[in-house]
Amino acid sequence: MAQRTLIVGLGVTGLSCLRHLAGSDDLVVLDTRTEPPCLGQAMAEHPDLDYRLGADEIELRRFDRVVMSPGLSLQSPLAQRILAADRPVLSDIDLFCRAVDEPIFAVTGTNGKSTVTTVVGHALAGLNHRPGVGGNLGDAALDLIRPDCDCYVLELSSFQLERMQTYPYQAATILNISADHLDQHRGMEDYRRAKLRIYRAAERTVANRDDPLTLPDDPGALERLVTFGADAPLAGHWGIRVKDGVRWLSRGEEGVLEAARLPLAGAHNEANFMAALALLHGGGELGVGPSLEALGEAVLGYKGLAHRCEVVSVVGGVTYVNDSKATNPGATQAALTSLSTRPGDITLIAGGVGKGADFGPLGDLIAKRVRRLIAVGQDGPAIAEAAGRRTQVVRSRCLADAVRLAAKEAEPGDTVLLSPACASFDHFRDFQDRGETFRALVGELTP
Ligand code: UMA
Ligand code: ADP
Repeated sequence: MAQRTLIVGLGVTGLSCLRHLAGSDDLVVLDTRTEPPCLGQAMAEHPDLDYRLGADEIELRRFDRVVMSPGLSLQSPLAQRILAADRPVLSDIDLFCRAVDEPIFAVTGTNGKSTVTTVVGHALAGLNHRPGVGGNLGDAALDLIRPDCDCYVLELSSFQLERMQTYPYQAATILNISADHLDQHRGMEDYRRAKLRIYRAAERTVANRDDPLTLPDDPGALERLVTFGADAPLAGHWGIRVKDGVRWLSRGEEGVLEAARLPLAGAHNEANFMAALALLHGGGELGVGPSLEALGEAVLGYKGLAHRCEVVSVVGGVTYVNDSKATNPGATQAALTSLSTRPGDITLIAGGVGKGADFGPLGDLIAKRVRRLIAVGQDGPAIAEAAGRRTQVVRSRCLADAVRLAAKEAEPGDTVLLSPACASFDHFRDFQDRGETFRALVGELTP
């Protein structure tokens, strides 16, 4: 008899689960929203399913299992009721890992997930593999499954990790951990615990030795550990070595790739590329064990993703940078550290939904590196307060005013950086919408 499965959430994830299970399971789809984003598509593909919309109650005993979207907070009343019912609760990633036999590379961290996931995918393709690349970065994992894929690279969020089983990934990494999503997790330790689940059964674990929070805490995962960091590495680990004044991304003693050849700037991107190399190197089931030189070449040619420290244009000698994907203070700190070649040349536009973050350390960096802070959105004032009286602060009603103001005051040679340190949901649909709005506003400027 078909399993009776309840799918909770009809966003991108719910739709992918529905497509995956429609042929085998007896499905009911529930969403607390009356018009969830993927309803139209789901109805077009599967008009006869039982859709329960605008509902947060359902008789759970009639189901054999529940598949719950990562979008639904575990603290929500509906999730609490589901967890209290004596039914297996799965995530889309559980369904995915059960459905594929190919090796999986798994990437999490507060920042850099999408970059590292796509660098690994780019390198695998360059090494003549056929990777499926996605997950939290946009294309739901189940939608990636294709018969011609010989491996997968998944970006996993803390919300996906906290509600799934553990799997023997070929290699798994936590890139870094800093404050994010603290409005949904019960504090930093809860957030970190969710992320650490990625290591449990992984064949190789890759951690950032400059960020001890990323180190595995169970002995098994420690045995399989490879680290990356900004200092010179011990044998078998990744780091930066300086030889004759040239910085090399190195494994142990061996220089693999000159840092200056990396397609993305900044120390955080050196870390991202070392993490990608560490994930890829070491053979395993996939046999990705080409020479280190070939591996180094394979990560080059990567183009970078939109909305991550992306130079939009130079108008009147002023460079406009779109870093809309900086949705937490750690990402904005990385942008300020990598962009600021001379203090005082940056106008920073920041603010939005702060998700419970502490802006103290970011405020200190703003005071050192930013000439003018334009604070926008719901939590712009909190960032302004953290910067204190040490930087010129202007409050702005909206992004359009902020861009106009920044352009009016900036001088040739300056940089105007949109790096909000916050989510976008107060004024925009998502970070792409915010970044595209910024790009359009910059496009309207005249020198
Ligand atoms: N929601 C309801 N009622 C429900 C279900 C959801 O109100 O019954 C709300 C939730 O509060 C949530 C929103 O709807 O905020 C979106 O939830 P969803 O289940 O519709 O989400 P999906 O469209 O399936 O998107 C999810 C990820 N979203 C979240 O984790 C919030 C997407 O990551 C991911 O790309 C997609 O699955 C495919 O894997 C987005 C994200 O912002 C980009 N992720 C966070 C981040 O990167 O910081 C974790
Ligand atoms: P994620 O998928 O984790 O959000 P992205 O690669 O999309 O990561 O980058 C998100 C933001 O974080 C961008 O602003 C980017 O410049 C910044 N960033 C990328 N890598 C790092 C890193 N290793 N440390 C800190 N910030 C980073």
